[in-house]
Amino acid sequence: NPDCDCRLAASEIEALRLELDRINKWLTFSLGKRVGQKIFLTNGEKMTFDRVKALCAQFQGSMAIPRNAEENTAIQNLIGEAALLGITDEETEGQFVDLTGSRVTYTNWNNGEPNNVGSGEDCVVLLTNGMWNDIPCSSPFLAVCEFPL
Ligand code: NAG
Repeated sequence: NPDCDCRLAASEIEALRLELDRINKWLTFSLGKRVGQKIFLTNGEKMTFDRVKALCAQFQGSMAIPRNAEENTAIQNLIGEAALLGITDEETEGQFVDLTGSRVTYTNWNNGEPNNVGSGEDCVVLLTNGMWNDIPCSSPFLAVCEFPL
């Protein structure tokens, strides 16, 4: 009906907001690890860095980057195998940056890492013990994305 008043009433908007809040809570409860205003989710698949990056973006998220110990533990508790992080030193060897190119301040390198072994390791995984290791960007590891709440 083109003559209808198709705007939502304030009460309807409020009802939708509450319902979305409830659905967010179900999602967090059953699937995710929430820290502050972030939730980390995995699809359970092993993928290369480029594919994880595209996947996360497709779902309006970004690759997981733990910014502090609490976030690092949240990712550790989500995974059962090594998971890729949204951090690389592809641009300048030894300088690990996030997906916007900013140097990361929080890091949690395993003993002896990053070591850039073999033909080079410019991507980063979070191991099941929570420590980080640099790995080749062409190797598939568990996909984890982060989403703002
Ligand atoms: C290798 C790791 C390497 C690490 C080394 C430590 C991969 C692909 N390679 O297995 O990054 O520095 O162990 O001993 O995970």
